[in-house]
Amino acid sequence: MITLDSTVAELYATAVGHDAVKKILLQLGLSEKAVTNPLIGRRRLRTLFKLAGKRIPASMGDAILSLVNAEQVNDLKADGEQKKAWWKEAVFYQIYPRSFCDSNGDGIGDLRGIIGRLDYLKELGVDALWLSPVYDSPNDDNGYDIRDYRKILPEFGTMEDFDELLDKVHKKGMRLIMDLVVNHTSDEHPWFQEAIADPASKYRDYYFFRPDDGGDTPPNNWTSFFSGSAWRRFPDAHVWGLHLFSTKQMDLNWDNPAVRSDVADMVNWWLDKGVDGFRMDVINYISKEAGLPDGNEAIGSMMGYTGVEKYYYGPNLHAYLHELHERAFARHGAFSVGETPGIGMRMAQLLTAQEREELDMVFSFDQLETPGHTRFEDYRYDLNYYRDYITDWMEHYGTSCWMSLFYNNHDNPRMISKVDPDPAHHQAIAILLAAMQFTLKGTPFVFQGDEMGLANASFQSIDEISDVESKNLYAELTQEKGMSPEQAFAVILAGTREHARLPLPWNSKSGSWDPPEHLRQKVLEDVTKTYRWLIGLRRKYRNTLVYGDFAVLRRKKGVFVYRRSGEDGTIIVECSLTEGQQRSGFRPDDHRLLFASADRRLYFGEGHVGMSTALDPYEVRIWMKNAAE
Ligand code: TEU
Ligand code: CA
Repeated sequence: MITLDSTVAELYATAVGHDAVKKILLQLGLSEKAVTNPLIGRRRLRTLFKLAGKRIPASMGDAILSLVNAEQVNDLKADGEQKKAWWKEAVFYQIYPRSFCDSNGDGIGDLRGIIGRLDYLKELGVDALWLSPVYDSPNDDNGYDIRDYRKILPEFGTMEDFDELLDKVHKKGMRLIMDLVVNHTSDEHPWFQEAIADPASKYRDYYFFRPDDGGDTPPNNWTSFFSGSAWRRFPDAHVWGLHLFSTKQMDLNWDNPAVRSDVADMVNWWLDKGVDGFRMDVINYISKEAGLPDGNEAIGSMMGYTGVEKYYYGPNLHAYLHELHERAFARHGAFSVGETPGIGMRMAQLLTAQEREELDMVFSFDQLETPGHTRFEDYRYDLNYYRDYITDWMEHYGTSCWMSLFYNNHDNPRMISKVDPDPAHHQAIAILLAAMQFTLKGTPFVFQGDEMGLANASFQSIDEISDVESKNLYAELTQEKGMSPEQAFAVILAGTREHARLPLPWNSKSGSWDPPEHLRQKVLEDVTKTYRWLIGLRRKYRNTLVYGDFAVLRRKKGVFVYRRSGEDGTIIVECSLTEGQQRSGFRPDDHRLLFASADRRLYFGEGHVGMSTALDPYEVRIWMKNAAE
């Protein structure tokens, strides 16, 4: 039991304490040394809160301590046997169906468009596809608001098209996972429709309703991720309903066993069809603290959302995940990757260690912003931070856990633009990121367009942006925060999810997508070529690159050199993380150079070449010594 009389070190030794403290340090832009320093470690929490002042009030400490003490397991070793699995070897590719490929010229990507690109994906070397939602939906949040879990959205095609896609994917030796969005449904889902229409309906308890006494104050202070209160008023029914996301995405009450059974049935229905697993949307939000108590205001203002600590690691999260694993995933040997915003490494271990039978992997997001920054800020991402972040996970995540490796998805601006807005560097950065993604230890998730070197788009006005998150934020900034339209648009431009959702420029000169000049994204052919080569390398030397050991050889400002070693031999990767030139000084003489990405000159080699002693901006070199040599 951790109390205010415990020390900082004692708190940091617990799983939740460790991750919560780290999260706070990240928000404040501070390094871990701020707590690992023994002088601070010996301090009592009570004293620390006194010193920290308003930013970290004691009430915040209480909120964190109750989370910390709710987790009983603080000694998980996660050091079990490292088992082989197809999903550890696979390269995944995320498809955002609306903007992947349009087959019938209506401007909306569709299932037949995906079928038409399977050869391309196969040649790229992709092993498994993750489809963002294709279910029936009113599209308030582009399909993450589901109206019918067992039906395909007509814009995307029919169930026959889906079956054909699945069949062709399997015939090509690939796999397919779907998106499981079960923290919430659309308000147009029949469950919700019945729930709101009839207080006596059995669906009433599928959601979170609170009586509306006519006052203006919502039932608690939780805020939505898409601006404003997390409560929507339903005047005819005289109730408030909870929605953590848009006003049309109503949160399901997982404490109701009937909800959990219906979800498990639906998951089994798709697994019976043959899909190979699921990516599980905000799956760590499914268990809310009983009674839905107010969130801590200090945590709310630090994180940007009030109430998160009441549901991002809720009391029954592990139990519900384990139950779903037993009822559905385990029976089919299906794969799961949970989208888990806010979860750090120690909590991720508790969610993914194989012996716990909950999830196979998670997407944790702390690598996406440099400490002290948020997505809606215009700043330059620091790859030195990525190096330290990834090294920490490589060294401490544990042999019975397995990590996902990604830089992009449909919720974020393109990483290469964040690292360096100068297009002259985009090819080098795209290749550097790919080289790390395919040679670090974990499962790579390529987001559509990564392999084309796509960068952010130069949207010129809010009218070009349709995403609900951006639109709501823009309204909040202009109407409540007193920003001018120009200031607000600059914020949106930095962080909007729309950058990642533009139709892929398969052939920008023709077809249904004929963007205005300023939204035309450039395809970098050499990036695609390099993706193919790197994915091939990962496959060829999978005993080393997938299952082998990881060790850092050199780590200093702008430099990251690491070694993978295993049954196929050793592979050394040398990265220049900045736009300045770096002295290489690195000559692994007994290794031969396999790859170098010196500025605009790609080298895919066999044997030695005279490499310059200086690394170009963002250059990466890969060296190898085969086991037999
Ligand atoms: O995203 C959840 C989520 O937390 C993000 O939208 C988050 O607010 C943002 O990335 C902060 O960095 C998932 C889906 O990926 C997203 O597309 C949906 O809008 C959301 O859930 C609701 O289903
Ligand atoms: Ca179409």
